[in-house]
Amino acid sequence: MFKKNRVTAFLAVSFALSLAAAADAHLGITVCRTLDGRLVTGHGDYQGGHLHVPERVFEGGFEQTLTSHSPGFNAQETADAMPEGYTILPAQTPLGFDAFAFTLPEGKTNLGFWDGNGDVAFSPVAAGTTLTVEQHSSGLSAVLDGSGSGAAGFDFAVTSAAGGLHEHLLFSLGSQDGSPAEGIYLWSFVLSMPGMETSEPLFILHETPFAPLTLDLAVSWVEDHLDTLVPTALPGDANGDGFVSSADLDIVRANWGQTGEPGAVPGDLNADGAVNSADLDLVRANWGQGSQGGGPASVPEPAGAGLLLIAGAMLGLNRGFRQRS
Ligand SMILES: [Ca+2]
Ligand SMILES: [Ca+2]
Repeated sequence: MFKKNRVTAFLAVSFALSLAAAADAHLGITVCRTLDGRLVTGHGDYQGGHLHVPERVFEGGFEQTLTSHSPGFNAQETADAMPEGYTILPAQTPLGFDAFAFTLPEGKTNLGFWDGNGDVAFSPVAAGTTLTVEQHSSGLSAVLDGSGSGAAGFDFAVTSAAGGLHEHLLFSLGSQDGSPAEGIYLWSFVLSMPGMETSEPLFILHETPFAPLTLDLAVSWVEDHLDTLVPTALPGDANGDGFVSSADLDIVRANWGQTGEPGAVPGDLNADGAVNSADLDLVRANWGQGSQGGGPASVPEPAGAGLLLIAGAMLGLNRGFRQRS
């Protein structure tokens, strides 16, 4: 009797453990949408149930090789199992991502780092440190290097006939000297799908194998600081410092004529994939808007001086065109 109870208890425990292991293995980024068509993510088992939406912060540790297949991406196929206000993805539709530059005290970056000691304090990674996001089957990849602009991603999954998906990308950390600093790496991206409103910026934290055990602290910190990491976009604010000034004009000028993935080119303020007079107009129309250093809104330069600056900048640009032609 005693023996049988012990066997039963053992079986119960191992069953519970295997359930927990199965749930962990499949925990990842569950993608769904609001009823009015915005992509939203949550934490949940891809087979259904336990879905918490919306959630924007996810984690995936690095193996000793400084690579990770976590978190994976899932989408459920059963609309009935979705929380109220959310539904499953459309069938046979591609899902893509683009890396997003977020705002830290030092400025915008596409890859942040914290060594895990003391208070949570992310800053852009050291020069030469990169995070590569790649898909083995397609060979497509995107490289984040800590610079202040986003990076074009790629379509990485297509939903099933029932709207589901389950896909893992490979995340690899690298550095020029081959040994990136131990700690926690933070990056951000948006998800997109044809006919759907793009997701809000999402965050993933990856912890190196020998980092201090502070990942939970960092996750909470990111969740608490989403408003500062992703400030509400101010039209014309090219450097994301919350103020439209000559610094923004300089960014538009420095990238004049550049083209690329919409939203990924510095100075492409209207996110149409090109830096041109439409972006300059946004700076001009919003000159002096916002506030510096988080203080009350102020305009340090008289509007007349600002317009003179812009006029000068435009003359400079025109000269640039003549020199090139
Ligand atoms: Ca600015
Ligand atoms: Ca533009």
